[in-house]
Amino acid sequence: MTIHDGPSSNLPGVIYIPNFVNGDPKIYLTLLLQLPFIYESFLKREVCHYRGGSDELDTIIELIEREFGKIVSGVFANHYRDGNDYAPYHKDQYDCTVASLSLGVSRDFYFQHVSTKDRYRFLLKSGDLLVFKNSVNKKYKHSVPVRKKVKDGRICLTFFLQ
Ligand SMILES: O=C(O)CCC(=O)C(=O)O
Ligand SMILES: [Fe+2]
Repeated sequence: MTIHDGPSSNLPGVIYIPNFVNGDPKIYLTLLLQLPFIYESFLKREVCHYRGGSDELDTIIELIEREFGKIVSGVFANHYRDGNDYAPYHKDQYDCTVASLSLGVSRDFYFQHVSTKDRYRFLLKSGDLLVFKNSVNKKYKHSVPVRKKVKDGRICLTFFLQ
């Protein structure tokens, strides 16, 4: 089992764009107030399905649609209140390319190959965008592990691209 550092390694089907948006902490705080997050005990973090109502998030959606020439068909928002909240290894249930935008504190993100168990690590910082195709979602599980020393929050906006 090998651990690769994501951004410098070549994982086909994954695009990592540091600083896709300005990661000013104000955006994290604004979205935290606007989005109706609810803690889900089986997901180990707060989540919500975006149903509209945030000018800031609508602007980000337009930016993503322009950048990739695709329609954002849905937005799933995650809130990690601190390093105790996490995302257990899973595959996404959507048959499309997924783009995820990180805001707030930096967190590690891993892809793990389902058979070889090889892992790819990305340190996702505020404003970074990680895009992965459904082919990656089929071959790899992904997770955001617990980081006990992390005291601050992170929002991850997951966009489904059609
Ligand atoms: O927080 C992240 O970077 C990933 C979130 C995630 O995997 C999901 O929403 O399915
Ligand atoms: Fe996911």
